[in-house]
Amino acid sequence: MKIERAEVIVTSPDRNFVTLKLTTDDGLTGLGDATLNGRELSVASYLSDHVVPLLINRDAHRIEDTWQFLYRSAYWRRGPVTMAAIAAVDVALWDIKAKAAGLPLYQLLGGASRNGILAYGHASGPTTEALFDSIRSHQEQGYRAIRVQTGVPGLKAIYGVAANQTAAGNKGKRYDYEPAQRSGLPTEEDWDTRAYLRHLPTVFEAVRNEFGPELPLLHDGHHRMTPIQAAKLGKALEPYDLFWLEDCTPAENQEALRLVRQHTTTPLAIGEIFNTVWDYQTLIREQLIDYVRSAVTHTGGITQLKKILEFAAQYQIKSGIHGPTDISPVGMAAALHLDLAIHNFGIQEYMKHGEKTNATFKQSFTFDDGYLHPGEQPGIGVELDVDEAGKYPYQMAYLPFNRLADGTVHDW
Ligand code: EZ4
Ligand code: CO
Repeated sequence: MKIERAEVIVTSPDRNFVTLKLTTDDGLTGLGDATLNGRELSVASYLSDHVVPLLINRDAHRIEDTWQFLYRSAYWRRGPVTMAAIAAVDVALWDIKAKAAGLPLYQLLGGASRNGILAYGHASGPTTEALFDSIRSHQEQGYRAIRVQTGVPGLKAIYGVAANQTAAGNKGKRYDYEPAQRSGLPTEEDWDTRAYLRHLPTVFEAVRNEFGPELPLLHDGHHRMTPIQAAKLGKALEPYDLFWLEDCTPAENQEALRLVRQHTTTPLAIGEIFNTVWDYQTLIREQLIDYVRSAVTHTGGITQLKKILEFAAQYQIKSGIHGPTDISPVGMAAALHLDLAIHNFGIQEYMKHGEKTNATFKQSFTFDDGYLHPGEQPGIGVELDVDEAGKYPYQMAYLPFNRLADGTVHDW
């Protein structure tokens, strides 16, 4: 079975997505997600200019060999652009192999290890009252685990808080936090770690008082703290029993997590911006984290992420696969097959896509009563409607960035 055609499709139904579509000489098709938020066209170019010519006439069944060939033959290893491109090829080939076998992909990964995949949703609010409304609305949608992000007094715009929630006419409507702005240059947000550290424990105290001890609560620090600040926050949040504290430090320096770990029993999750197992080497071997946050899309696909998770499993570290709206339905479906099959599953992030996205990407996966399931369709269970995709050309979009009160650029 040979790869006969490889197309890179850039579409922007509710936001930008980059999709690789492979077609074999048997007429089977496979899809892979290559979306890198705010840098989409670099991956599209990497694929169409440099990878597509290498794929034509390759044996579509040789997934591991193709992965190793793309990783090693480029000479320039790792990095988000390269690894998103490799991920797209990898997932498209797994999609094809599973279709050729007539099985949903999770069956080829070892079969189901559970009945459903526990998902967490993003609740947020500029005020505690708005946050409570958002938590209730997520519970009504079925979510059994909730990420809590909130405004900080004195700060104007902040990561993870849906800006449109308070706009007139939006009350009661579904909203989601979407950080990439489609207009003009990157928007500037403000940041003050001390104000955040003072405020956040009071929010978690209020949420626990209102919603009780059982509801799993998560929080994303989004790379903004120093190790000692992160340690302080982890300690301050211990009474509120978090499921995890995510990205408490930037973590390019893996050893920083040793310091955090010494001070707190709050579980730690990291890795949505990581690309390979090397980014986790110290973190996993020294048991400095509890959850691996990589996305299938940004970590070289199923082939690489499965290896990272098996390495993590030896240390009782679990999965928490990244699943914001900038992971396309193709990337999300791939994650769900992996989630269902691996033993050390932890939780899956899940933000619902918009209507235009769902019309462009037909999906077999389901979300019922707080649990996701990839469905039983052969392959990964997502098909791209190219006519729909063609209606929405790429739109330039950037993630925001942070400045401190004195104008210094800070981690976003
Ligand atoms: O900011 O995916 O945990 N989720 C996150 C996301 C990231 C975006 C960046 O593209 O941190 O909201
Ligand atoms: Co995050």
